[in-house]
Amino acid sequence: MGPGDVDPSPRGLTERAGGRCLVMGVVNVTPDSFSDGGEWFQPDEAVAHGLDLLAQGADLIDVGGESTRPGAQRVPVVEELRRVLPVIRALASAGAVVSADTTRAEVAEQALDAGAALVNDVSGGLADPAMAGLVAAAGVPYVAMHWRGQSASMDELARYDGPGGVVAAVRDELRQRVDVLLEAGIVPERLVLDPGLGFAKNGDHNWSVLQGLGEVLALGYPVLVGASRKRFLGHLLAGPDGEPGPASQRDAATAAISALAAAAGAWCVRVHEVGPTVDAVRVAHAWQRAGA
Ligand code: PMM
Repeated sequence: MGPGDVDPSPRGLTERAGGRCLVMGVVNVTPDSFSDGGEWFQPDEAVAHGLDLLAQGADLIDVGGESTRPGAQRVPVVEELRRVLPVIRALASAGAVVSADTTRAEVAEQALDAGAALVNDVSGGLADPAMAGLVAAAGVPYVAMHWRGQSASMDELARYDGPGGVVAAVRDELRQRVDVLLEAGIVPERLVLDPGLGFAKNGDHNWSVLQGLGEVLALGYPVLVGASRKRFLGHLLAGPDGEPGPASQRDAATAAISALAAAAGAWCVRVHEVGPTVDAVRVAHAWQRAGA
């Protein structure tokens, strides 16, 4: 059992939330994330922010110490550890279900020791060959995202020329990851998949993936959707001058996606501003239950 005797398995968390789509609040302990870089860079500010997101109704808090925005350079492992460990420790001891947003097995291991209950790996195990074995041995839930390469090169990797386009490619590449992850000993009940909006995907790709979410859900695993404040929403919300709307003004659109993703069957949505998304997933849940 995890902190505060919460069952952090995907199914356990869903039951704890009364069956609705979960809300994961983001705490980026980074100076350079695309939408909130630097805002919560000091550990005490990051912890206070995480507690605020919990108070707004977050079911999980995702703590990351390395920006994954397109073009971002890697952070040394010691710096990533320095950023996230005190924040994870404090939030876990305050009773939060914390996920560690990292692609490194070493960071994941120390994050779990510090009280994280699950690992959120945007590379789905591709960035660090030791990750799958570590997660399997620890027996913790694992979010495996669709990924084609490090942030520095991911825009060049946004090519989907095969039959079925981006949706079929994301589904098939995720299925290949599932095979490898299960082979490494991760049990199916602890695996969550994520189509990786914005990671080696342009705006059109993102909309196609959202529209085709059923294909990813059909793989048979809980699905996490991370659309919050991403660039494609800025383009959608561009003013008459064509300038993308700023990240800070993308939260209403994010909440709309949360409602639609929940209605489509997402297990969890990962967002920066938690309150409106909690309302959105509640709306989706009530809407669906009325028809049940
Ligand atoms: N996006 C970001 C970071 N981590 N994790 C998952 N599982 N899915 C995502 O879409 C995702 C993620 C990038 O966004 P941020 O810089 O706001 O954290």
